Amino acid sequence: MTEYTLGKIPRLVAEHVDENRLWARVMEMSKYGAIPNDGVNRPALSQADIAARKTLISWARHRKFTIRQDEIGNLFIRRDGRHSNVVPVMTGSHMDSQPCGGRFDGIYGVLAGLEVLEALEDAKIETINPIDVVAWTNEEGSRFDPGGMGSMVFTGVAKVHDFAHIQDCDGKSFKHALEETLRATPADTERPSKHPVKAYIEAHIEQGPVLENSAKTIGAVTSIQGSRRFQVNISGESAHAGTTPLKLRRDALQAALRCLADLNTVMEDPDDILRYTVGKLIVSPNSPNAVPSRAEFSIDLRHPDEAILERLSGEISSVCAKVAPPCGVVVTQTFHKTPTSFAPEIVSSVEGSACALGLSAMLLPSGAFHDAGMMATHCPSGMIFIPCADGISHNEAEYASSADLAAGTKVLAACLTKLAAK
Ligand code: HGY
Ligand code: MN
Ligand code: MN
Repeated sequence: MTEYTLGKIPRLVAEHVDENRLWARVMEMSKYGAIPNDGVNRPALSQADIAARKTLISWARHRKFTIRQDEIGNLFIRRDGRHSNVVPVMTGSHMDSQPCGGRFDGIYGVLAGLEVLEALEDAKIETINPIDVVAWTNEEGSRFDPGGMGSMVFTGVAKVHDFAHIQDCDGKSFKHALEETLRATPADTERPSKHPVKAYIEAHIEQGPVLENSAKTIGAVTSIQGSRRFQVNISGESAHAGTTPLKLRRDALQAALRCLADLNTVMEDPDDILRYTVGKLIVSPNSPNAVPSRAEFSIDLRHPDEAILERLSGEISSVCAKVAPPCGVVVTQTFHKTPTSFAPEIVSSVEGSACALGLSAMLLPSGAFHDAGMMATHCPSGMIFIPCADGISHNEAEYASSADLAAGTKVLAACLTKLAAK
């Protein structure tokens, strides 16, 4: 690791991180969308998400931080610096969760950012650059597919109207849900469009077992693997289960099963590096005595090597075209993010700050997608990981200790202060 010195001011701000205040807020937020076994189901733009947004805004207003929202509902909390006309340093994450989510995925990064602003206030430190904490809209993509919508719009990769028509499983459009949320959250009307950012650092639980198995507290994240999502829609013909001979059927579910069987073979990876997941399967009319007329399934495909993702993406279409008939099939790629390499200067500031604060640290890649991957196309970016118990995430049992939450936040405080103070 290159020589890294942490100045007095960043260290002072890190020392003002209040572990109890942070833990209490994480627990408060876990009430919004709470489900049994300590889980959270807080879909993007849902009433639970709106309640979480309102609470975050109230905490920010208490400290007189500025609150703004952009056209896709990304929520920005700003602590001013000495100069208001200079680019901000940014941190943040997402507040939406998986349907069977945990109390820490995403929300930790938003609250860690808020805690850094609080620590700066308590330490009475004035920075040169303003610091923005952002809560990105719809990172998960479990209600409205794909994920990462907020950071895609902020970085100019997509426009809000690209997503307007997308519907959730109840037929509600993204446009309608977004309008409701913007009306409900009392942020200022100013909606900053994409603007220059000095640097972005996101704190997040690792969502894997590496830190815990290595007995390290801080992960300085070096990269994020490439990620693609597909929607496969198969159309057949509904028919009577009792009277229709099998050879006359256009059974959409049987066609989907043929596709999935062949895709499993194509996606086999003896090195177990490829991540291939079919997480969603919808059959209609979904009646025990009617031959399925439609079958729709999702594909989530990830790998560090873009060329492998490109090759396998082509195979998805060719496999389905070959075995779906006599049913029809349409394969649509709904998301594509190339592998991300984080800025070396940000990675070393995370690792250096952790060591300067006496915390064990290691470099590691991220298997999970994050908004920081989009931000890396926009400004020097990086991530701080902390361990989560048994590497479990996207599961109600997800857990991170209060001490680790605070440790990650202290490193974030040190990095952001150093970036904003010079
Ligand atoms: O899917 C992901 O990697 C992220 O947790 N949304
Ligand atoms: Mn996340
Ligand atoms: Mn997640």
